Amino acid sequence: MNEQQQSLILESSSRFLPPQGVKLSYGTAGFRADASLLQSTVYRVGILAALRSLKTQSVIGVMITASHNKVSDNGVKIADPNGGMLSQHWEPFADALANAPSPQELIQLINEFVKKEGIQFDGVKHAEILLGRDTRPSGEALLEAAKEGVASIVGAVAMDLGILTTPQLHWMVWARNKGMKASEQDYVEQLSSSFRCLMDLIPSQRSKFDGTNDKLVVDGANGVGGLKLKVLEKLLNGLLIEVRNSSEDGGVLNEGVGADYVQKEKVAPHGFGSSDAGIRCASLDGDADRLVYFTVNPESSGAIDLVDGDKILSLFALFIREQLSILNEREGTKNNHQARLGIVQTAYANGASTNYLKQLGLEINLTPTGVKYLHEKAAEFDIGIYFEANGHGTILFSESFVGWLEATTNELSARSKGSDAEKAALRLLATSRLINQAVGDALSGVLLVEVILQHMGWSIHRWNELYHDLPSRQLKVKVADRTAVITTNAETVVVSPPGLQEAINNETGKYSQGRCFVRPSGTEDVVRVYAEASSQEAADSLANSVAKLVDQFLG
Ligand code: 16G
Ligand code: MG
Repeated sequence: MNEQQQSLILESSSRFLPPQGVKLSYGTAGFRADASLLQSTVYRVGILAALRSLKTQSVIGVMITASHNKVSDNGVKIADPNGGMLSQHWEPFADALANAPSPQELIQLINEFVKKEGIQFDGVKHAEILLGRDTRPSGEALLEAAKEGVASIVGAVAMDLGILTTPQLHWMVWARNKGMKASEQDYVEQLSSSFRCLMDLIPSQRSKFDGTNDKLVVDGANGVGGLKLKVLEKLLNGLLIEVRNSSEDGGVLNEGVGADYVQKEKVAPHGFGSSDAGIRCASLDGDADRLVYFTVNPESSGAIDLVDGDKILSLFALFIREQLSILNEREGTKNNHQARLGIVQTAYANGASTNYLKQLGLEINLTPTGVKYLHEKAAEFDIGIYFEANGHGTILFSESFVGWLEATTNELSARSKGSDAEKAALRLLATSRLINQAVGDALSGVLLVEVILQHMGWSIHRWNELYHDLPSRQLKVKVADRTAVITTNAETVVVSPPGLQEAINNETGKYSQGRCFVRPSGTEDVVRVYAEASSQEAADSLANSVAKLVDQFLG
């Protein structure tokens, strides 16, 4: 770093001193904390993003959000050149940068890191950063801090894109680096046109569902998702969406609303009641990267039938598998190719979903919790579908497979226009454009679920009957140091503290169909317990006993 660069960082970083006595960590999905603590962190993430852009010579994204956390929290995370999460290799640097106590130590850290990574500040290479934020009131000031961080690196330019969903920002980074048009308008056009294309390809003999089911009601978590869904909805022919709990409705973000609340508590969000019984409902989280469906139970107030991420995954898998098998039956096309379809879940998916997918003959892969792990695994397939039960997920299509699909579609259109095989290929292509290729996206997820239900001629009840969830219970245990729990095998086995896994096995063995795992949370200071068994009472009891074990071993 030359003198000018050093003094630029020194000057601006002295206006963003880190709070005393707080240690921040990049975590599963970026830095998160009470918003009042984050000015310096976000400023420094601005610097980090500029360095990442210089290093990769690509556009990088910075998203300011704390997702489903409470409104007074905020957070910041980086979107890498492929639109995915920051390379794990850079996470330790992110931690060190956020926690450097003084401007001098910050400069020293950056100096060492840029030397190690061979990053050059020659004024010729430029860096470009896209900045977005969710609807949190603290977002505007934090975005200004990120801008200052970017501006403190010579040759780096920040583009403020204002209020976006997290997946929109990731998509824009992905699209920009592919040389595609990448504005919010382009996102909206790509999603709506591929949705309409899929609607046009619905087989005519499939029956539409009845009137009461035609409307979809979406809970927007009082956040950004509802706002953006309203924009999209205008361009969707044949789909009626009513948005409730949108940010402009005045409710508190994530309070008694949103996908996290609905999935964990298994109750209807605020604004939904018995008059909605039987209607197809969906819930987004605060930054619209999670999606779950539900119906309100007419008999008991607030109770719902939850259709979670595992079931969305199953619906997507069925649809993709159907199109692939139609394509495989075609005759006489060149370049025959059996697509490799891979399913990716975590061990914390409901066991009934895994059994169901296995029964379909699909290849199931387990990874640790966190989008970055699932995404990485799914990218190994021609088509990789990943979901967490909490509603995070998407379908990835490899570039080579999309190229093959395009060639095959052209060939089929020329030779057998209107054939089933051509339609199946067109459906897969449209799906690859509709479903976000950068990260799980509740808005593109909703559109794909909706069009698949229409394609199948299914109500939400029919979909929910694909399999029945095994009774399960999730608990969290407060411990002094959650990092004392170390797991392996996709978080299914505890290796430390010694003896804990044997004790869990011993307990689990007492229950019919018992499964139980523990793992340290990536976002909270707790250890999570997940238990399944043949009845709800048994699952509760297994979870409670294992929570006690965790307490004993770590207390
Ligand atoms: C974050 C992750 C999510 C994961 C959750 C687990 C991303 C974008 N988000 O929200 O995938 O399910 O953390 O949190 O990676 P936990 O470890 O506290 O249960
Ligand atoms: Mg989220």
